[in-house]
Amino acid sequence: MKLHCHPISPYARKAMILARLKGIEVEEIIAVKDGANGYTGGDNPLGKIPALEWQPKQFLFDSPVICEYLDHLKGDPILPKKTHPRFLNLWQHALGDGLSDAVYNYRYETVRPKELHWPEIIKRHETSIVNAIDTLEQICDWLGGPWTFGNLAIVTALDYAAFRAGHLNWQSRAPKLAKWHEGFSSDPHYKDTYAYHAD
Ligand SMILES: N[C@@H](CCC(=O)N[C@@H](CS)C(=O)NCC(=O)O)C(=O)O
Repeated sequence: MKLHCHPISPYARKAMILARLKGIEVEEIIAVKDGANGYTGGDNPLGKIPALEWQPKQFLFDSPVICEYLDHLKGDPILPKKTHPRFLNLWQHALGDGLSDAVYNYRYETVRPKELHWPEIIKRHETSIVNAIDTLEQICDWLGGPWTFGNLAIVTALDYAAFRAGHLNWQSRAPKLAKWHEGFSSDPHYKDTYAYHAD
């Protein structure tokens, strides 16, 4: 199976970590972006990553679906079956992805030429980032560790937020969360997929 991905993408990084965690061999194809056309290589119909080519030329997406698929493929699923813990994990996963969405949207508003900036919408995305961080700080005790289906999306989103929206300095806003996140820094799968090193 080919995983079209890039470790800078928090969505793709979730799948990269989960494949390692589950011991699933995927061929990671580092996708190349073609400007506003997205990731066009390999006939990926949406032009987005991650995309799992689970059959030749057949693409599975988006990242929560890929993660659920990988989780089911081998070993005991980390996504619980029982209703309450299952939906708690799915909710946390969605909150992490929502934070990544807000950072991604912020990024795409601010890479436009200055004259095309729309300050209200930039503020709106910054507000979503800050609100997601504040929520995560409040629920920090529930986030668990090491990896859960829920916190996978949160850990990757926090790194992405630090990288693309560093001016919001989420670590100083949410010290408990920062300490919790720091706990992952020695994890081999975390380290192996970490791509935000300064040049
Ligand atoms: N909801 C999607 C989001 C995927 C996404 O937006 N990926 C970005 C990379 S971080 C992308 O491929 N962007 C290219 C584009 O849309 O042109 C998922 O969870 O997989």
